[in-house]
Formats: sequence, C-alpha cells, structure tokens
Amino acid sequence: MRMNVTLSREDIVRLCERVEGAQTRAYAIPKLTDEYPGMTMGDGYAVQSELRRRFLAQGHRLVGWKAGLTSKAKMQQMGVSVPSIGFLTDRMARPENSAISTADLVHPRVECEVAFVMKKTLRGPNCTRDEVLAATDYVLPAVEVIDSRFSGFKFDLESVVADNGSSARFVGGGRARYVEELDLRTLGVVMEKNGEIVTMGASAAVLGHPAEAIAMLVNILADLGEELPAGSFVMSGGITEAVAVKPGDSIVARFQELGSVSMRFVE
Ligand code: 0L1
Ligand code: MG
Repeated sequence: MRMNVTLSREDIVRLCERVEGAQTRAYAIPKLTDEYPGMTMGDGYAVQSELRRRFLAQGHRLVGWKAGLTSKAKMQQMGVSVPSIGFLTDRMARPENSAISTADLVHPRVECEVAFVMKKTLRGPNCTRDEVLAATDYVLPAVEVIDSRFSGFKFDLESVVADNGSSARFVGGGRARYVEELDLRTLGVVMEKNGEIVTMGASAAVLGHPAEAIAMLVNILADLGEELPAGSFVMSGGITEAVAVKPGDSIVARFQELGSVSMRFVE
C-alpha cells in the first residue's frame, strides 16, 4: 500500500519549512491541519520525508527510527488511535547521565522505551514479530525526550507525523541484552523524577510485545518505499504515558533485566 499524498510539492515544502523552523528554533506553531484540514497521513509522511531529506543534506546522519503512540496509555493521552513512525539522527542522541538543555526544546516530556539494534536489514510489507526478533542484534533500555512543537498540545496524527512524531532527543543506556535471554513482553519499568516514582508499566503495553511495534514500523517504511537497514537503532514506543520535565529535574528510568538510564535537565 502506498501512502495517499494529496498536497502539492510546493505545500509540502512550505509545511516542512514551518516544522523545521519550529524544531530548530524551539517555538510552538498551530497544528498543520488548521490550514490544511484535508491533510492525509500520506501528506504528513511526505512532510516528514522532506524534513529528513533536508537534515541529511545539512550533514545530520540517520541513525535509526522510532515507533510512536504504540501503547493504549499514549494513544489515550494524545487522543489518537493509530501508531506512527519517525526518524532519528545523530544530532538527537545524548549520552547517558548527561545534562540535557531545555533551551532548545518547546514542551519536553520523557518516556521509557525498549530500543532494538538490528543486525539484518528488514523490508515490509508483512514483516512479523518473529522476523524482527531474528533480525535483532540486541536490545537496550532507552529514554525518549519528545517535544511536540504544536501550541497547547493541540494536534492530530497528520500534524504529529509531519513533526517527525515529536522526536527531539534520545538516551540509550543500561545493559545491552540478546532477545533470546529475555521475555520482552513482561519487562517492568519504573520512572523516577527527582527521586519519586512518577509512572510505571510493563513492556506488553507496547502493542502486546515491543517487537510488534518494530514490525509495524518496517511495514510503514515499506509504504514509504523504504527499508530498515542493518545497524539501525530503533525505539519501540513509550511503555507508559509521557512525563513533563523542566530545568532542574533529574530522571532515572529503571528497567527490569536491562538496568537503568539517567539524565538531568538544565536551562
Ligand atoms: O514517541 C511517541 O510516542 C510519539 C508521540 C507523539 C505525540 C506526542 O508529542 O506525545
Ligand atoms: Mg516515544
């Protein structure tokens, strides 16, 4: 299935410039469907692909992909019913235990995710959870810092997809593990903010099994005419709802079997 793109090339470039401005200069914009109410998911992905093309042309390196909105908690929190995907570049990566600046972010929030590192290239359509597991080199715990650029969090799926699934920063850490050693459905996760538990969950919250989210991502990539290359770092989606952070906050995400990932937020 190919995506249904209805916007002209000119409109896609215009919307991409709007999203790129909001992302790189950290300001909020109205959701894109206010001006383009007929925008489709295909249009959202066309804007996202144009954003990826521009970032790569500016020297950013594509390091992987992310599945988003993959848990009921996230879908309810955001009022949407279908998952999404976004791309990840080297400029978004932050080291474990680092201080992450919020000056270049709009509405930063954090979520705990299982990340997969692939040893084989995967192509959809019809990619399955078992194919994902066979193509996985190892998994590791990660925290995604998402940053919706839309004013007052008023958005819809088409606008979020155009905004690259709110991707902003990500931190991988903890212990890398082979998938054969784990039951990836039952991993417990606890998130602490400033030493207090703020949210917790189990990895089955992600489409019943995080590898399902990676299969879904590969199948959406196929709709876009793309594959998931060997070596990719792929985040499978937030296990719990996202938690807002501000300067001064410190976050520790403790994952059963996978260790923990920590970071703090500064001005
Ligand atoms: O990573 C994700 O689950 C994408 C979330 C997109 C919507 C939001 O900003 O929360
Ligand atoms: Mg996420």
